Amino acid sequence: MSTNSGVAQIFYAIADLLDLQSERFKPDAYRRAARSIESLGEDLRNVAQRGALDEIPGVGEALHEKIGEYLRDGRISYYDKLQATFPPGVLELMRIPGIGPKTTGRFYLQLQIDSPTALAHAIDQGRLVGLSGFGPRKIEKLREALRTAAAAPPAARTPLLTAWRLARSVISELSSRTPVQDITAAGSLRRCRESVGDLDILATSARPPETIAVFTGLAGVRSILLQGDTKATVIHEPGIQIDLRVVEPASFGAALQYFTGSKDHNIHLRSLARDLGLKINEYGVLRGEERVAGVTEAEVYESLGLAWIPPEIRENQGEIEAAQTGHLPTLVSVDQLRGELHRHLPDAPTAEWMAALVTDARRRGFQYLGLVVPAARNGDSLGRLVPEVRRFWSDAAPGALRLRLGLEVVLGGPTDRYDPESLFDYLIGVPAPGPAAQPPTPPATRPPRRPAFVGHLRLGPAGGDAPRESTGPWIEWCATHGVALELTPLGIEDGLDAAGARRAREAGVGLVLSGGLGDLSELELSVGRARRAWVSAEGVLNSRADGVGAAAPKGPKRKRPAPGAGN
Ligand code: DGT
Ligand code: CA
Ligand code: CA
Repeated sequence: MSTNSGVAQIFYAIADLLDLQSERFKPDAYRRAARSIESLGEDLRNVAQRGALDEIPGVGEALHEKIGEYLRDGRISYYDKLQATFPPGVLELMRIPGIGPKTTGRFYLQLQIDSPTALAHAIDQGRLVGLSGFGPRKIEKLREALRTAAAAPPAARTPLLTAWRLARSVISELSSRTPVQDITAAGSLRRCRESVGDLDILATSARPPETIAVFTGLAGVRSILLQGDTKATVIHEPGIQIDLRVVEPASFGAALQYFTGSKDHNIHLRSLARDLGLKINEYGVLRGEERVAGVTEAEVYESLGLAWIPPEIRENQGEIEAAQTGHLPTLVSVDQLRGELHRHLPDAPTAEWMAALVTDARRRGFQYLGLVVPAARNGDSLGRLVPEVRRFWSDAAPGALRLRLGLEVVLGGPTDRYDPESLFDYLIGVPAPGPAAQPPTPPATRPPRRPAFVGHLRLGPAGGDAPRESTGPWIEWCATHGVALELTPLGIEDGLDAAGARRAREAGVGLVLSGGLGDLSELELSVGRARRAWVSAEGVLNSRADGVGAAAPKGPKRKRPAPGAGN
């Protein structure tokens, strides 16, 4: 889910809750704002960076602040508070198509009906008969809506970054509030898939029921689908299912292996185990009654005669054969990164902003940090901005950390947007807006300088579920011109999926791994996504000491730039 649709969904939900409380004007104000945010052609983060939130129609000061809170914290506390005033079942009831907030409010206040199940009972017991506006046909329709909702398909998949942030906050709450020992995300999130169906969290705990109870009581839990002593399933805001399993330490490795999947990888492992006279399940690897492995994942793989396989490549796409023959690739890791190259400069950078970033980057042992002027700002008074940024930089005591300045240029856009005064260390090419944008044809490679890499290779602002259809031509263009491609933590909203990244690697195109808009820890996800494409450090520009230095990047199988291709 993009930022815009995230905020819009919460505003719609606030409107519904206000309807439940019989508020008169506020619900419409929230819906109006949600609609204009949805139809905005630009990411809210950019709008906020430009300081232009108040230009969005229907967004007054109060809502402006709530958007700011969402961008900062990923949540809106007013929404959390409103939600807490109703039992979770009431919120569920309100979401059933055809029932809506007003009717739900009446059911709850007049008949104490507080969940879909309670409504079904009330209908069966005839308690709705005589309620004004509820004739026999209307009641039959309600019964039908309840049946359909119970059989409804599961919610849509969640983009990787959203799922990761949620998992991180749930894990940190459980770690600080309950006696957990090990706790980690498994499933598709651990494999760094572009999108995640549900979150699978595994833990060991000194007191499992306590850990489960804290989990089902988390503030963002919308409803509880299942609660036992060692296992629970909830729906968490904004509509993501989370499974938590508390397992025995003796089984933690086996459970982690099993619930990380993928299913196809596990099926293949099971058949290997069978051939060895072993049985593998979520509790361990067994020979007859004897448990031969289970505490760690490494021993599970070892018991099958395999080297430990990195989770990101467990897709049954040759990794098991590679582990059998000792040909697993050495995948890029977070500690191999020497810097980040795509950190947007805010609208008005401050000394505090710069100092926090420098501290974060130095703590990571980075050698350089690339601060970037986004395409939307290009054309501003860069001549003033650049010296100011350099001044803040030296004030932030960067030590050995070097500043690199990047400029985003729209590929094929007007040439006056390219860096004529050579104020910048490197250029980042971004496709023109629109999902059908193609790489520039030869005449448009007129810019005086070639971009170091292509970024923001994603679908238009509406997001969408598929990577850019025309990734192929971009990979080819990058291979031909010696330009790298960027991978971000966004997952499915990024434009380049694992298959695309794998094709890029095979074509000798270097990758740049960028962070999200949060702190630098989000780089972990870009690294995971590169690992998923079997990429090792040599294929990553920002694992090199020079990053995007003056020299053109040298990929392992890079073609020479075509003659006359610029630069
Ligand atoms: P998702 O949630 O759709 O993004 O994908 P996963 O891979 O997280 O799938 P999920 O949540 O259904 O199950 C988590 C892992 O548990 C899965 O990757 C492998 C394991 N698993 C689940 N069901 C089965 C099954 O029926 N057979 C086997 N072998 N493994 C399973
Ligand atoms: Ca899952
Ligand atoms: Ca699951």
